[in-house]
Amino acid sequence: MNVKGVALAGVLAAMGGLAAAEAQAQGKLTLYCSVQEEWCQLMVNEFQKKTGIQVAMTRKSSGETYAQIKAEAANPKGDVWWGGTGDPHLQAAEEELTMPYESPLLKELHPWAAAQHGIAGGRTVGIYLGALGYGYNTETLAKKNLPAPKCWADLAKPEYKGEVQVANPNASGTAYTFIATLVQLWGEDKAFAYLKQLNGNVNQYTKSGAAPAQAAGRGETLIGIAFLHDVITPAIKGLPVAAVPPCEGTGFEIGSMSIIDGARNLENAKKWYDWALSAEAQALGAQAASYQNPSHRAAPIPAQAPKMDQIKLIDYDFKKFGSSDERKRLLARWDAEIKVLGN
Ligand code: S7P
Repeated sequence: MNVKGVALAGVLAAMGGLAAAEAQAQGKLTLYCSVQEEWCQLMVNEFQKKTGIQVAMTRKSSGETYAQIKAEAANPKGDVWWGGTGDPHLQAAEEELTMPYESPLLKELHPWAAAQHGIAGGRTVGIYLGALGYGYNTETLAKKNLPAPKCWADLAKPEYKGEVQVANPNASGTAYTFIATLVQLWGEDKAFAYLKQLNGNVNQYTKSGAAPAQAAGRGETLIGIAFLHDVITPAIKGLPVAAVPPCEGTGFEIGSMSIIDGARNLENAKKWYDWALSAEAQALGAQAASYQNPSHRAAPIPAQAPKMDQIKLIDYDFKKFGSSDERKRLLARWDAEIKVLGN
């Protein structure tokens, strides 16, 4: 082969290599998942079966996933962020870490899910709804002869010293929802005074938002602050835990999904997004013992799901509490005033 021939062969080989790389890229998806591991895994398995696309999934809490996407912004590694509380998804949208997408399924969703898409300029969308509350272990309560807590205010009372578990809001979307809820119920200074008092009763700040509910089920803490659907999961498995929607009223999450800006597997990301909005995919939650209210109007609401219309819900301001400035400011205040106290 002469010099020209060698060069041509090299170009062809390089083109072949490129095509192979592209073909491989078409068969993959990198998913960041922020719901419970069992549900993440079931979704991945079903999507792979349906499409043949290979999914590499990492499960992390909402705040942690947001931080990872921000850290990777110059060289994005993830394609889709599925699940997790809406506030950090909204913050990622405002910071343009995620990209706008108009799924053809948008018009099939409940208005609250489409509204989430609207306030984020199309960069995120609602996939489920869940109300915040707490669970307590009924056996421990009886053994310790303590009154059953009914309100948020009860949790800061001296009789529950060392009996309350909640997540760290920097890592956990659940715990950030808790702070934002208190601020909306009582105003910021009263909310932080309460958090200080509550700190004296907290036995551990966990990384995962659902962990305190599971720990309450196992009797490792008396009370665990969590989404009510996360309290129902151990209760349905037979553990002695009762769910409490607090008497003052409570906040809620619009669990969300976003496509990461710069996604390497964009077409596959859109395939996941459209499928994850379908009634068929949303029905999988209950099979994985996750009992949120789904966002597709035709998706069945699991019989075990908390009845949202029977819970006193606040008018949660997602625009404000999902904004980058507000979330950063509240987390910094929590670090400065609560984390420093230790527990
Ligand atoms: O368990 C399901 C769920 O409560 O987990 C998500 C949550 O953000 C992830 O946990 P973190 O609090 O640790 O971030 C919720 O969106 C979802 O309902």
